[in-house]
Amino acid sequence: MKVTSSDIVISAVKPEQYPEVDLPEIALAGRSNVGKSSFINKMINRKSLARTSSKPGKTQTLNFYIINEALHFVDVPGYGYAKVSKSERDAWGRMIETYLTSREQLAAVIQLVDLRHPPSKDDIMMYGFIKHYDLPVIVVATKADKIPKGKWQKHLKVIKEDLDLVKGDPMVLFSSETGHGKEEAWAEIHKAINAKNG
Ligand SMILES: Nc1nc2c(ncn2[C@@H]2O[C@H](COP(=O)(O)OP(=O)(O)OP(=O)(O)O)[C@@H](O)[C@H]2O)c(=O)[nH]1
Ligand SMILES: [Mg+2]
Repeated sequence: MKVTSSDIVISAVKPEQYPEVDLPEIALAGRSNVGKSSFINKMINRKSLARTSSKPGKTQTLNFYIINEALHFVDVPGYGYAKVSKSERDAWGRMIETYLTSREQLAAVIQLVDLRHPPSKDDIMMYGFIKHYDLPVIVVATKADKIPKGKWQKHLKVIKEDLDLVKGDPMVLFSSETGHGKEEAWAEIHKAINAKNG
């Protein structure tokens, strides 16, 4: 996919702030620091349109990015970040839940997991939540550059088993460092958008 334009549209915390245009949306979900913002940047060939950080908890709002005037990526704050109070965590939960369960434009959730580690309890819960609401999902196992190639399949298998990945749900091996998996991820995104448009 050739990306010719990309821009931030809005940082939103409530539905009144979501963009009104009827473009398909791809939301990024995953543990804090897993690489959601880096994924967006790599997919659109921008170094830092989506703000990244080596410290977890960088993304705090729903950040809508418009790509080629044709779709939105929605960067979602990460979960599993220890340094937040219960009330902050609850507010986070409500914000994400509201977005994921009510947004008509949502074409797919990309759930990012870290290829290096078995999925966390939160990862497993998130996947369960996505399946419960019957949302189309693309699992992306990122940071592949940190694992030797010979071990990729073994790690993918653990993720697949621990998530109890439903047959037919795509899983893409990815690296924001090398760009590995980029075209495959775009292909899955297009499939999801086409499926939504019927
Ligand atoms: N080696 C390597 N590092 C990565 C990759 N993806 C992300 N990182 C690094 O991981 C750290 C976190 O990346 P972010 O993209 O900010 O993570 P995030 O999921 O958006 O984090 P929050 O906004 O806190 O939820 C940064 O230091 C990135 O450079 C990858 O594929 N390979
Ligand atoms: Mg982020």
